Amino acid sequence: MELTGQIVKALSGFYYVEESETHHVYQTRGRGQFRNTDTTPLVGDWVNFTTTNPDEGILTAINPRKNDMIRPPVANVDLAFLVASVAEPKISPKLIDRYLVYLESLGIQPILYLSKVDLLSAQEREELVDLISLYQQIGYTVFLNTELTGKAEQLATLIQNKTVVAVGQSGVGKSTLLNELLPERVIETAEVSQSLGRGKHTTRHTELHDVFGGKVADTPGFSNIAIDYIPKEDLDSYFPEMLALKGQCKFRQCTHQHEPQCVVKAAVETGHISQQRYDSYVQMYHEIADAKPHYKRKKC
Ligand SMILES: Nc1nc2c(ncn2[C@@H]2O[C@H](COP(=O)(O)OP(=O)(O)O)[C@@H](O)[C@H]2O)c(=O)[nH]1
Ligand SMILES: [Mg+2]
Ligand SMILES: [Zn+2]
Repeated sequence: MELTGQIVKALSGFYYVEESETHHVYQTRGRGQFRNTDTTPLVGDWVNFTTTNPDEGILTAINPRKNDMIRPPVANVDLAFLVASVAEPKISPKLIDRYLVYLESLGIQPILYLSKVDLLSAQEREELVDLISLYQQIGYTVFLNTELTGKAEQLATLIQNKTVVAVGQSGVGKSTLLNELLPERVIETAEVSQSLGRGKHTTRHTELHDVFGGKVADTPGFSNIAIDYIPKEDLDSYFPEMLALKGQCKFRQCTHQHEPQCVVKAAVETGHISQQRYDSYVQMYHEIADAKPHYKRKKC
């Protein structure tokens, strides 16, 4: 019988496919054909498969992807929690902007989740207000770890029917967040794994978990995000506040740096675009422009 479903786990050469109608999970193998082409099945892939018995099957086709990430290896990601710690390891706004551009370039909706707010003094929490409102004004949803209770409905609305990942540096609280969201705590956090003596890097395979009617993957941390696969002319499209002004500068190919009658620079001057975000844009623009073509890395 030919069925369709989504790969929810990949482990030891097997792909675990959740069938679309029954949600029954089949253990499948890739057909030989996949090994000879460029396409390797990824967690998140929508696939066709034939069943050989009530629990096993063989993949027959991988449907075209909306996007794919390398770290974590997940395809068709709709939404990402960008987990940013405000205490140790403290994230810089520049790095937040870099993650946001990376996610926007893949067509993934970012949700900014600030972790470790509980470790801040009252004074330091006051100082977070500017950071939070900066990203909210751009249109991003911001959650704080200290304000997660009571947000179930809002989270459910965001996550429902979506494929979701948590991204961010190692040790910021990605696994902790996913455990907060999950009905049963299945993901190992640094603390748990240390007590088991297994060291810090615990997220060994990628798996989509059922959360609020959606599918969520934990991921190992990464922070060296390549952005030089992005054409520099497209970079402003991944800053929503600049995208909103696209086409309004005097010059069609305006880089928003040296050109006269640039609406982006004007918006920075009036404060409608923040100086920090503009500086992030300029820094990334030069990084892309200066990258030697054969050194250009692929997206991570
Ligand atoms: N105080 C505090 N500790 C946190 C928070 N989130 C995570 N941690 C701790 O930070 C460490 C790393 O968390 P973990 O979820 O494993 O980080 P990951 O590497 O991003 O998955 C663990 O000891 C967690 O208990 C938070 O919001 N507040
Ligand atoms: Mg983790
Ligand atoms: Zn311009």
